[in-house]
Amino acid sequence: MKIFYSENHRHHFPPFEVFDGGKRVPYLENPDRMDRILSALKQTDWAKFSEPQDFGLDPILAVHDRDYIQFLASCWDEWLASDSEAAAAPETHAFLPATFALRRQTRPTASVRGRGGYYIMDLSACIVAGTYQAALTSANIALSAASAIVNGRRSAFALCRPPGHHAGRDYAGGYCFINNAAVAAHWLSKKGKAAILDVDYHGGNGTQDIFYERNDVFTISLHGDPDFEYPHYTGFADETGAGAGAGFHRNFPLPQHTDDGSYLAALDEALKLIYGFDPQFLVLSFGADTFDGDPLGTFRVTREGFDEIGRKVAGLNLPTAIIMEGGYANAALGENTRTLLENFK
Ligand code: OKP
Ligand code: ZN
Repeated sequence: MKIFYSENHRHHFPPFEVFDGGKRVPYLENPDRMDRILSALKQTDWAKFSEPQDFGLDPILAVHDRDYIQFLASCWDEWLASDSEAAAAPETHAFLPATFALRRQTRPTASVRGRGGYYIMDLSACIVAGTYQAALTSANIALSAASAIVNGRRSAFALCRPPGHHAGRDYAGGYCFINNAAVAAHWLSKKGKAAILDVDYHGGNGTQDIFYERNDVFTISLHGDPDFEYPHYTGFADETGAGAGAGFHRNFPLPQHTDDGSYLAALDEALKLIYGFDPQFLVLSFGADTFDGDPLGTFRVTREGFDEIGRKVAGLNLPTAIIMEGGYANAALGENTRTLLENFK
């Protein structure tokens, strides 16, 4: 299997994030996650590593707002120019806004703070010097995997960091800046009908938003019920698309402590819906944070569970681009990811 990967992610490593309650904690979405997956895959005889190709900005701007992408590009430099403490010690700082624009007659104002609060939805999408380059490369990794399946591979793995599924057309959030899966799926949709299946523990709100009114990309997400889990405000079962996209989005909100059995039962339902849509390509947003013991999750999916998830999704027999999203139990992340991928090789 082709694995697309780049070292560029290392330049995106904010020194902290802020948890609920205002707690400043080490950035959980860290480069060690990639090292764990890399070392597990390097022990196999089937993982073939490639650098991503550069697809330019057009496929990114096809699903993202131009001013938002320009904000990601210039935010850090503008921040250093506006905050002398950050400029004096950039390594110990990260850009985070302290005000957030609700989308009610608001507009992005000129200052970096004003645009920060407009384009960022929470305190986990910290921007540092290398964020924009890392996010661009991550999107190109996803596009490279998409290109590989168009060119006849049955699967390809995009080892993306930063992840993408919380990023919407004009906002960052949940460690995500550019929606890698959405960029890949939109690009694929020009070659044939595409579906996105999101099995990350968290609801894929960005992916949902981007395709909500479209009927040419079917999107579906299984996740912790927003009634108790991040991203809190969206991902409910009655959100099924709008306008032309009515019926082309589905959510499966699941309770705390969901185990292999109930997870796989929900997955069976999701796979039937994808089968019914009859896509030519599948994009799998894969997060390993459903794992029993993930610090951000409450589910109890086991290593055997990841094997079954992989077997079932691979059973659709669709050309599949597997896009890395979350997963924070670093010690188990490599093995869980390898176990899922084994089913697609
Ligand atoms: C990203 B992905 C902690 C607040 C939540 C953001 C979580 C982002 C998850 N209580 N922080 O879907 O794995
Ligand atoms: Zn997640």
